Parts: sequence; structure tokens; C-alpha cells
Amino acid sequence: MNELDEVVHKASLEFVQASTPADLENAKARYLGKSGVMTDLMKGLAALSPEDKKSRGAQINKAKQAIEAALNYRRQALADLELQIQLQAEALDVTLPGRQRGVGGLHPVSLTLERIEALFGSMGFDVADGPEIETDWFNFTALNTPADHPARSMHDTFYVEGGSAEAPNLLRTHTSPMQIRHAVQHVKRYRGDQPDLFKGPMPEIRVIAPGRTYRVDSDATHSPMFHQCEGLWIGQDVSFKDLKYVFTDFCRTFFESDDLVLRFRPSFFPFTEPSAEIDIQFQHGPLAGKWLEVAGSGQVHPNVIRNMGLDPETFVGFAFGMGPDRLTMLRYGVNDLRLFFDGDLRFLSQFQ
Ligand code: 2U9
Repeated sequence: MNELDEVVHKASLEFVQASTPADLENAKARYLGKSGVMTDLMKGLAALSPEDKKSRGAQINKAKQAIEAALNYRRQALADLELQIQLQAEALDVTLPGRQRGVGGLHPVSLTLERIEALFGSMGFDVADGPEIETDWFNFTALNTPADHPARSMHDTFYVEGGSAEAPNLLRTHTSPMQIRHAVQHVKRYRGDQPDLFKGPMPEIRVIAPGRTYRVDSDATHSPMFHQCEGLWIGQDVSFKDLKYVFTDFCRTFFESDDLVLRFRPSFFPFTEPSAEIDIQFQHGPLAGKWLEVAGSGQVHPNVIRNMGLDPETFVGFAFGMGPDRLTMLRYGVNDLRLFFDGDLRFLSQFQ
């Protein structure tokens, strides 16, 4: 093997040994670069006679072409290899099943609200709706809650922008304002524009008001946002016995327990007089024998009846309020309220 064949052989060997494009370019510089082996050989031509220059020049050129061919061959091989590696890394198994989009489902508290609406619906109750940002008239004043009542303090109620100092806006602290609004609309329909308190005739008001409510409160059993569902039944001949049978029927159906026992315990609310807390007692299951508070209730206060535009000597009624979050916890045996609002699908998807 002559000297030029040896150079071609060595260069080809180094190209094959280069395992990355960068290694290959370094090897190329050693042979074809400005101070590479081939350039040095070309420089040596200067000292030769014209005949020798011609034949030696042709030999060097041939060797250079062979080196360039080996270089290109290796470049292509490395590019192919890189492509193979990339294709393998990005390989798609088109036979795998696609990622399914879940159908979703209702939140457990929404399931409870739907259930409450269906049960009271079957007893002739409408469902009221209304704004979550309220005025203090609908949230407090119309409900006979005095100006100095602690619930009106900034420690208990979220006040929001808008409104005025005398009539501030707030996040409703209960669902009662929806019922006042519903009642005022209902009364207006029959009373017309006459200014006196209305004595009738008028169909009864029978309505429930489910929805989100807000209070400055946060621990294992209180969330700043929680749900309430209140009920209202106003007519000329509605009494506590109606409250008792309606609420007893509701609780027994809701908890699917025909022998559930209810207890009405005297209490106080500004908007009802007299007032009672409602406790339930299961006769079977893990909670059997325990008294559990599930609602507040009472005969609607005459001042509240008046604020609906009705004559309190003619119209009477009762109201109740309950917490669907707590009802959901009792129904499913959930012990931490926060689970409902953390958004963890491992918990939430168990209710579908
Ligand atoms: C009107 C008039 C009266 C609704 C009522 C309660 C008693 C009550 C809460 C207890 C804790 C619900 O579970 S809770 O968050 N509610 O105790 N609510 S009477 O009284 C009304 C409502 C509307 C026009």
C-alpha cells in the first residue's frame, strides 16, 4: 500500500469510528481542513518539477476524492442512525385504545339539591332563583334582622363593592332573600298597584330556595361558601302542623327511612316567631339513636309578612332552612365537609 492509499485508509477508519456528527467533523478537519493532512500534501507539490507535479497532483486529488466519498458515506450513515433513534423514541402504538373523555357526573351536593327539589316539587313547591350578590335590604332588613345584629358585622358577612354606605352590597348569607323576592313578585301579581297591605284573595306561596351562600367562616365543618335550601309556605290557613308533616315526609323520603323520628326544639331566629330547630333520629344503621340537628324552622314573623306586602292578620305561614352539604354528609357518611370543595375526582366520582 503506497503512502496515499494509507492516508485514505486511515481517514476512512477514523470516519467510521466517529460516533457523532461532531466527532466526524473533527476527523474531517484533520484530513481536509486548512492544516489537514491533504492540504499539507498539496503544499508539498510546490517543490516538484512540472511533470512530477502533474502526476503527483492527480494522485493526491484522487486520494482526496476517496476521502470525501468516505466522509459523505459516514455523514449519511450517522444521519440515518439519528433518524432511526428519533423514530424509535417517538414511536406511536396506533393499536392502543384512545384516551376516553369521561362522561362526567353531578357533584354529590348537586345530587342532594336535585333530590330536595324533586321531593318538595311533588308536594307542590316551586323552586325560586335569585342573585348571589344581594342588597342588605333583601338579605337582612326585610328579614327582620336588626341593624345591630352580629350577623351583619364584617366578621360574619362578605361585603362587596357597589351599593352605598346606607345600602351596601354583600354576598348573600342565606337563601332567604330569594324567597322575599319570590314572595314580593307573587303578591304583586294579585295585589296590583294598590298600596295597602294585601288581604287577598291570592293562591298560596309554596316555594323552596336552594343555592350557594357565603359567610366569613372556615374550618373542618364550615366553608366560606356553602349551600342552603330554605322553604316557605304562606297562606290563610297554614300552621305548624303543616310544617311538621311536610318536613317529616321530606326527611323520611330523603333518607329512605320510614320510621325516622323528628323532634322540634324551641329556638330563636329574627325572621320566625315562634322558632324551632329540627332534629332527626335514625332507628337503624350506624347513627341509630343519636339526635342530629338538620334544620331550623318557624312561623314567619309578622314583620316579614308585611315586607312581602301582605297583611299579617290575614296571612300566616312557616319557613324552614337546612344545609344540603350536611344532609349529603349524613346520607353518604362523609365526615369532612372540605372533601366536597377540594375537587378531588377520586372522591367525587364515587357518587355517580
Ligand atoms: C322568609 C322567611 C323566613 C328560613 C329559616 C332557618 C330557620 C334556619 C339555617 C340553619 C342552619 C339553615 O342549615 S342552615 O344553614 N336556617 O335555621 N331558616 S327559618 O326562614 C325564612 C326564610 C324566608 C321569607
